[in-house]
Amino acid sequence: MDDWVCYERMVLIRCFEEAVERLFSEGRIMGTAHVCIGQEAVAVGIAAALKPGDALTSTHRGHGHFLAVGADPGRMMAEMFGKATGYSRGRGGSQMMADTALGFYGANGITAGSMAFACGLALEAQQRRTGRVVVCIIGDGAANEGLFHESLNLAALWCLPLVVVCENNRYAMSTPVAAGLANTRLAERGAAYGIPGCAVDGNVVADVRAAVETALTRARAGSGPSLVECETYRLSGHSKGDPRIYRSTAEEADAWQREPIRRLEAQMLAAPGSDPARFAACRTRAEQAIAAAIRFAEASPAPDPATVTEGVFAPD
Ligand SMILES: Cc1ncc(C[n+]2csc(CCOP(=O)(O)OP(=O)(O)O)c2C)c(N)n1
Ligand SMILES: [Mg+2]
Repeated sequence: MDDWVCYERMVLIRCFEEAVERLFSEGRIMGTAHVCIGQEAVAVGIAAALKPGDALTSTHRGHGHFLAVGADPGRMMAEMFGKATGYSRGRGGSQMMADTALGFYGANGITAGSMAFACGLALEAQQRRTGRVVVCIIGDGAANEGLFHESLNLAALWCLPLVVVCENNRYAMSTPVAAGLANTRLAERGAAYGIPGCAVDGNVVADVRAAVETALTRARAGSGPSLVECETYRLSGHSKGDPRIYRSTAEEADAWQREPIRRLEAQMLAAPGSDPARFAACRTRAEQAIAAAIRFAEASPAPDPATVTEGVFAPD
């Protein structure tokens, strides 16, 4: 992925998330969703580092991760609308989307839940010698779950081909990192398990990519797991209807100054021969793609009630 592809993916993610917020406020979609406005560089930096065949596990805030690896915005939007054409045939919604053909093993509503799952995928890759590396994305709040520690311990012990990327977006719901982590330098937790831990500016797509590539190379060489902390900021609320009373507007305004799309745009504009009109055209294309995704979702049929027991795993 060159800078333009990264930029386009980030803008597409931003437009998708803005549309999701709008659709909720208009009462056109139900349930809930966690959007990733401000965190687009983490998703795209990881996707740029992955090789075909690698696997990615995600979080409850997974739309950007899925779009970054090439998900179809129409099928994603259809899932948001609960339609039969959605990634989970309209049964799951925002936190239940997956496409293993893209190496995307799903969003996950359980905080840190994907870590155990990712260890299992990495163990399979190791035993079958597939050369696959698994990248497991978690949040800063997830790093306080027991599963984080259990999984890192096992991954280190078994030298699994796993890269854990922590999106440190400064908050776990309304809890700021400083109120939740005894040591806010999250990457240092790698040392407890004898694995490398590094922190990067998660709003700079090239920095995320470079750090994840280093960790992937190490894993592919059989040297085991790594922890990569991406320092970013969740510009939107935690989920639909969050009034964000736990932080100041001045803090948010400051964070907007460092948001990743504008950062990449400024860097690309500084390059000789760059064409400013291309950025606006890119935004227009992304908006058109999302508008088409919404049209596809709205025109799609609801799931057939006769199929309600399909995909349900329960004993008789
Ligand atoms: C096991 C578990 N505990 C609690 C929750 C409720 N919950 C949903 S999101 C969230 C915060 C997660 O914070 P973080 O890991 O920093 O991710 P972010 O929301 O910032 O992306 C919590 C506690 C849950 N989904 N699963
Ligand atoms: Mg967080």
